[in-house]
Amino acid sequence: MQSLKNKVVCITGASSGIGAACASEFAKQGCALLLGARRIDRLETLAAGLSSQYGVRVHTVKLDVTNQKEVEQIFTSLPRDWQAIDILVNNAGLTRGLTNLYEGAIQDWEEIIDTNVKGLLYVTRSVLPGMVKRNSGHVINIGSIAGHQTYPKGNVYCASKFAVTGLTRGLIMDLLGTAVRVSSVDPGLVETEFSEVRFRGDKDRAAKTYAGLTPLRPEDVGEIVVFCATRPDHVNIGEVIVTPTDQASVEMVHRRA
Ligand code: NDP
Ligand code: 8X3
Repeated sequence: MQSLKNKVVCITGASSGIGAACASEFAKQGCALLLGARRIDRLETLAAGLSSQYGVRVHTVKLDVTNQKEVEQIFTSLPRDWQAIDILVNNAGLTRGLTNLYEGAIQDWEEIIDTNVKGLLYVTRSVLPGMVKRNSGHVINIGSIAGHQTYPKGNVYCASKFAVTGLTRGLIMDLLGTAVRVSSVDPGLVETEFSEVRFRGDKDRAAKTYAGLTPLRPEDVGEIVVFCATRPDHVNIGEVIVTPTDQASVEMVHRRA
């Protein structure tokens, strides 16, 4: 296991769920954290807690990954101490609705693809050249089991996560011959705000997603992300699929009465 002390870790979508848990897990390793999301107030609260608990440096940025110009501007104007990013966790992502494709809302599709696919590309395009130049770094994408299997009415979200799988595999090829590593951590059901966002604030409907089963906790995923990052330099974990024990596939879930 290699030490991550003082490594600069950039996490997108760190204001909630898996991103916030990754921030905590990397803080435990003594990393410096560059945290981005649109809800800057939440990031600042998280940053204050992590820097006082773990004594780590934290820099927050108001970041909308769907805005290409904003992404480029943020990463080209980072304070000097934050420019050399060692680990990028592409976590920002969402879905909207659960609808047959032929009835889907085009605006929802745009939001899903702009965030999960184009947003990941914009951030990666901004950060990766520095890693290649330094011949050092690690990109960790948060994909999904939905990037390996589809489920009814999951159409565009699943397609966006299949795209993440494809981008991870393509990046591994493009970076062959460099020391830069690329991983994808692909969870099944994790209890976060994901389903609340999906159902636009309908907490009861969101809760039903996890009813009767023991879902993954965001920190379960954060620990695996840190596990990938702490392997020795010659080890690249390409893909990890992790599900709750109560989940066998996207559609097969064991619920207790
Ligand atoms: P949450 O809704 O709890 O967190 C999503 C995060 O993404 C928030 O911090 C949100 O921040 C951020 N985000 C969304 N849109 C943007 C944007 N345009 N720009 C910047 N940040 C954005 O959900 P999860 O933690 O569950 O989701 C994190 C990732 O995990 C996603 O990629 C999701 O697809 C993936 N995933 C989730 C699973 C689950 O069961 N929960 C399973 C498998 C994968 P803000 O709104 O402040 O911008
Ligand atoms: C999220 C997994 O099955 O809740 O990536 O859509 S699912």
